[in-house]
Amino acid sequence: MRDATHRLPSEQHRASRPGELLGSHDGSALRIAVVCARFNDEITLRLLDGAYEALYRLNVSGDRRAVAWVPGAFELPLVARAFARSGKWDAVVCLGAVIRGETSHYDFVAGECARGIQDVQLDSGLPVVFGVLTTDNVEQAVERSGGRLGNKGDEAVVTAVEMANLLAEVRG
Ligand code: INI
Repeated sequence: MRDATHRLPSEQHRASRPGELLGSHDGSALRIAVVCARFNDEITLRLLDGAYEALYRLNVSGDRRAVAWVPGAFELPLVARAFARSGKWDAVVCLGAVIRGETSHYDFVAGECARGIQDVQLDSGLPVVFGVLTTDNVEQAVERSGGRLGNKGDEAVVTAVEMANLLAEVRG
């Protein structure tokens, strides 16, 4: 059985006590941009399916979302930054799959992608979510993209909505 720390964000306890702030999972007033890597697209298409499912479930309607494809995970931060700087979006979700078995430069691609995404998030002040799988093999990636361990694309959208709503509250 999974303990509380391993629950999907959408399953977590939603009640906040007086004085606590917790971003809601209502996406009906939000605009969300998604950037998806084509590399390993047998996995990233599954992540994107999960992302669409969550966008639908959290009421982010079709006219308030965009999806941009980039060649690989290394390119995610650049396009995420362009979305973040445009002023048109409340959050950006980055989707990718970096699989160790297939590359000797795994560490560079995965590391630079993570660092770049965090840089964009901190520079822009917008939630820029790391929906990138970094796994040892394809099987592990399948498990996390709609397999028995959930779908990281879905989780990334839930995180984006929660963080955008939380920041709106924190900023008053
Ligand atoms: N890009 C990925 O998204 N996943 C990978 O596993 C990967 N591998 O294996 O190399 C990968 N490489 C391409 C990289 O993201 C860039 O597109 C490329 O280096 C051009 O800048």
